[in-house]
Amino acid sequence: MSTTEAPRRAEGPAAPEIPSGWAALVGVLSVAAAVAAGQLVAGLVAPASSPYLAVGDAVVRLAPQGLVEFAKAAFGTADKPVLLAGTGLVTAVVAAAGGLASRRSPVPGVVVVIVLGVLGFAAVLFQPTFAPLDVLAPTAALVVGVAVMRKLHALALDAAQGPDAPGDPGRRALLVRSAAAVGVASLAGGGAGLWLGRGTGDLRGAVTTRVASARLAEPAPAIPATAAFPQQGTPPFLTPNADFYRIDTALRVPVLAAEDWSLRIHGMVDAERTITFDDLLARPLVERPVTLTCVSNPVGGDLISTAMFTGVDLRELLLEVGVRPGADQAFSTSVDGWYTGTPVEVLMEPGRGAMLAFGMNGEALPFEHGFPVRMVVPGLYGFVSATKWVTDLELTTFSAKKGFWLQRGWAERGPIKTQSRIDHPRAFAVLPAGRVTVAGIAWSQPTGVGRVEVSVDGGPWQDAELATEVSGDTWRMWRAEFDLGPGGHDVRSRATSADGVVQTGVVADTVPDGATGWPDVSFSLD
Ligand SMILES: Nc1nc2c(c(=O)[nH]1)N[C@H]1C(S)=C(S)[C@@H](COP(=O)(O)O)O[C@H]1N2
Ligand SMILES: [Mo]
Repeated sequence: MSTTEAPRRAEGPAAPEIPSGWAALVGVLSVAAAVAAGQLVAGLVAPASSPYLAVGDAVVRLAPQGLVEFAKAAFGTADKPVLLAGTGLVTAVVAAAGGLASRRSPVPGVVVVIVLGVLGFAAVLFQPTFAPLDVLAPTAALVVGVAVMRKLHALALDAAQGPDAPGDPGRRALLVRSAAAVGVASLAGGGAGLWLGRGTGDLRGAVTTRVASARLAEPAPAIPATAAFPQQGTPPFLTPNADFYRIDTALRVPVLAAEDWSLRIHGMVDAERTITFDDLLARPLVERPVTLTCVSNPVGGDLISTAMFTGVDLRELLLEVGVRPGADQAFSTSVDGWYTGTPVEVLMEPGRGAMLAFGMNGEALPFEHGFPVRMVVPGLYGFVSATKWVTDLELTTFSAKKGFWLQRGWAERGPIKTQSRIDHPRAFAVLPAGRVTVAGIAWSQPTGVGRVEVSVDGGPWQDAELATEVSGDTWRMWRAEFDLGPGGHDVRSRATSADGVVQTGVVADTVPDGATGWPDVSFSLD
């Protein structure tokens, strides 16, 4: 392939060599062109087949647990952009190294491009959502990457050949122009691919209309104004959808039309059944306020939100399908291949209120929160119950199958622990001396909160005033007033569930089954 193997040293000039800066750039541009081509074709044909994003997804799936926890702790919900940027950085470094190894022959660079391309290909191929058309985008990436590598390499080698002949348009100028063109085309193509593949709001419109006009078999009572103390610093009782905490492994939010959605209920059942969105709408519709909580929420953390969910009762549906004796786990899988197991016992508990939800605060579920249909199970942390984009429900046993987070060191069952949080004062706030209102939230789903106590500066526990209770399945706001002098102060809180379980002061980490301890806020008055 190479034509530059003339014997050196002995006679003639040394074989031309691409300067290292250009060599690295050729590597990076080739891979950038490959990534952009993959993104563009994916955007045109099948958004889920972007090789770059598929690699990111694979990193999430295969990452060691320590790294995942580190990322969540260090970057919180920014972990996705950080992960994508990190993947980009590593790719760029590998590409540059490939270019540097190709200062004479294009072969090492081409090999690096092929290896990266094959990784992208494999990532797409092994996605749980793989469909035959998905091969187009990674193929385009591979072909474009190799072609650009060979072409730019040839131009760079040419430019390194020596000074341009007078009157020659200039080999160097040609290289600069070509490199710039590849760079611009990559940015434009990649951007266009992302834009083409973006989720569309239209899919939700019709469902929002259905949610808003649904004739409810079981409407929820209106939320009383006395259910929250936002003036005192608590959140509003219902969290606006845009502010609702979000936790999932999906780098790309799955976009699935309601017409294309179905849920297959199978396994240890009397009559396997597949239900469509229309089947769901034809059932008695219920509306329930539920506070969702993440097991990764640290004491004082904000991975907790409340919404009014609209949907159907899951227990009723399971009763119709007929769960066989011995099935202790309902194993749910999302369209993007996430999976978890929920205790059947909890789902079948009369009055528990497990749902298949499609509405959230009066509109269709946002794409990020599971459009078109998700599970909602009051009283269980999300990681064992709240499957978004749910499309498969298998009745099985806990010994037969393990959920995604269970495989990564988290608990098998995830009952929510009795907890409280101090929202006001904020940590390290400086307030005027005098009367201070301490306010916050407490939760103990599905039992509800019976009491919240506050201790100031290590003093005795004192009862806080509780807001009107909405449901045992939701958080409950509280507030307490104190007269305090100038200087530093420290406040703690503890909740007690309606059936007498006191929030423990024993400090525990979030892994494996949820953090414990009393929240503690320091502030000062002047
Ligand atoms: N498909 C899917 N569903 C999922 C998850 C996920 O990663 N994928 N994460 C779960 C976790 S850990 C939590 S806490 C809740 C969060 O739901 P939210 O993002 O709507 O707040 O979703 C659950 N459902
Ligand atoms: Mo979670």
